[in-house]
Amino acid sequence: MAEDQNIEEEIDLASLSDDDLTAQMHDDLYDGLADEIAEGTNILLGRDWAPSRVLNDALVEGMRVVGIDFRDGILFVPEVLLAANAMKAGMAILRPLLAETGALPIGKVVIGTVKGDIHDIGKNLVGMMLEGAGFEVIDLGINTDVEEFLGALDEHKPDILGMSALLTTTMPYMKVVIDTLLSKSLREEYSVIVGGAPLNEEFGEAIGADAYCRDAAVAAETASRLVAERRAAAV
Ligand code: B1M
Repeated sequence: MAEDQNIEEEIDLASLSDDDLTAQMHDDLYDGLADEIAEGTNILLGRDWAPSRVLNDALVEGMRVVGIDFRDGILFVPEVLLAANAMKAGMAILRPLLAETGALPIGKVVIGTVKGDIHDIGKNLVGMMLEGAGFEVIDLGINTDVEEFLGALDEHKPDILGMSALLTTTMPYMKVVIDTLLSKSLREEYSVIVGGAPLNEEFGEAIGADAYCRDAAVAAETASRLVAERRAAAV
């Protein structure tokens, strides 16, 4: 066999059409290729794609496919971690672009993934979109317990508390946090928004959140609305 037949062909991402490039990026995300995802992200931006379009069409859509195959037992945790890492490489490039507003902060948000849960891609996206909408975001990271939430609320005095959960086993912890705020007579001090794939409107209402947000864009719109309402009520 000729030696060069063994060498895998390198794909020149820059030579692909937009459609082929996004399809290739879905494959690269699936394969956990962080460098290729960073390169593809930069190429699409160089073609004047809006950062939000790169995020949604190239990255989030690719991660959706990863999620389906994870659910169906085709992909396993190590592969999904690599995919998540590749997604983060693209998000790191988009983050400053999505956050570019130049305006003074319109409000403050403390956000975290709840105790027992280490999923942070969606929460990070929400943080990025909130920054893009003009919020200062204090991100407590993953596996955040009620004491950490309370400590951050006390320290930063935000307008909004945001909680994320991706597991049906961790979403009830959001109620633990809200109930603790109630028991300490602190609930009225903050608007509470919640989100994550297994949640829905009904769950948000049942645990006493101010709003359930289905995605990062809705979270940014909802946070802006809630802050405006709080300010109007305070006048
Ligand atoms: Co996990 N995982 N995972 N996982 N993982 C899910 C969530 C799962 C649905 C996969 C599946 O079975 N199809 C499933 C949960 C099933 C369930 O509870 N019903 C699952 C499981 C079971 C697990 C483990 C238990 C697997 C195991 O160990 N056997 C384990 C749990 C670990 C733990 O947390 N204790 C686990 C581990 C992992 C990895 C570490 C490998 C990795 C996480 C890496 C990371 O985040 N750094 C991972 C991943 C990547 C996923 C999937 C594939 C993708 C999640 C994601 O990033 N989506 C996921 C399948 C899926 O959701 N399709 C899955 C992309 C992201 C942009 O979307 O996070 O939904 P999402 O965020 C959206 C909205 O939900 C919303 O806006 C975001 C952007 O638009 N949103 C908010 C989210 N938070 C919000 C907060 C808001 C507002 C909106 O306000 C504050």
